[in-house]
Amino acid sequence: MIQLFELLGAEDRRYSQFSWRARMALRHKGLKFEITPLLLTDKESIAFANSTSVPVLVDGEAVHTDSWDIAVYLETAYPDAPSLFGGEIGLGLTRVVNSWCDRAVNVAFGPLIVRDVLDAAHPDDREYFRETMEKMFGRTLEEVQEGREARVKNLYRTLDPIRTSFRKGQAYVCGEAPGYADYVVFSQFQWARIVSPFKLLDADDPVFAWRERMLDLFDGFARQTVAYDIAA
Ligand SMILES: N[C@@H](CCC(=O)N[C@@H](CS)C(=O)NCC(=O)O)C(=O)O
Repeated sequence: MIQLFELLGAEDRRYSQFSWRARMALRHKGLKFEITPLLLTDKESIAFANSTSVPVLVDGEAVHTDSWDIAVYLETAYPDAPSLFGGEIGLGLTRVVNSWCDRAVNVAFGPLIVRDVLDAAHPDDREYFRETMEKMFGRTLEEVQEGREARVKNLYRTLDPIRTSFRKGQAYVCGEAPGYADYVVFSQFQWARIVSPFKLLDADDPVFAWRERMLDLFDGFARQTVAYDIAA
């Protein structure tokens, strides 16, 4: 059985957005898997994989430690299951979406919810989380998140490329059906709804409807996890 290591937060919140990319990819491929939740500070449990971060995926002899590498591995190892990328061109384009997400979308989300992540983190991880994040931002988490109501428009603008495509009638980032690029962008929303009650989207935003479609996939797989009610 495939094993996936991910983060355990307070009240069983599974708040690692990168692990959600792997979770959705596994469901897309129709593969059965077991999840091992661990603390952010528990580096021992993933030392076997030479990793200090999750997700970590173990499939027999194969061990992968980065969400992008995991997706590429699943596509290569399970070619007869539904494709995540839709061929070589799709693979290249999805890599661009993955980088856009890591460099722009994630950066737009972070300052809106990072203080809330502290509360969603496991109590034993909070000191480490605050210390590492405040070092990265150069400010307290409270300062970073302050005034977010006025800054949510930055996220709105960042998401314009997908919003415009949805307005043109495209149901998913990948077209008529979801693929890995959808799971990458969705992972950011899933992270946000797991850690924060803050409203990110208006109900009439086409991105809101897309998020609903994503939450409905695989019998409401992503909807079922412990999260805040983000309905408008
Ligand atoms: N590039 C990696 C990033 C993974 C990552 O940053 N994971 C976070 C959790 S969402 C983590 O485990 N961080 C460990 C730490 O901060 O010590 C991927 O795509 O998988």
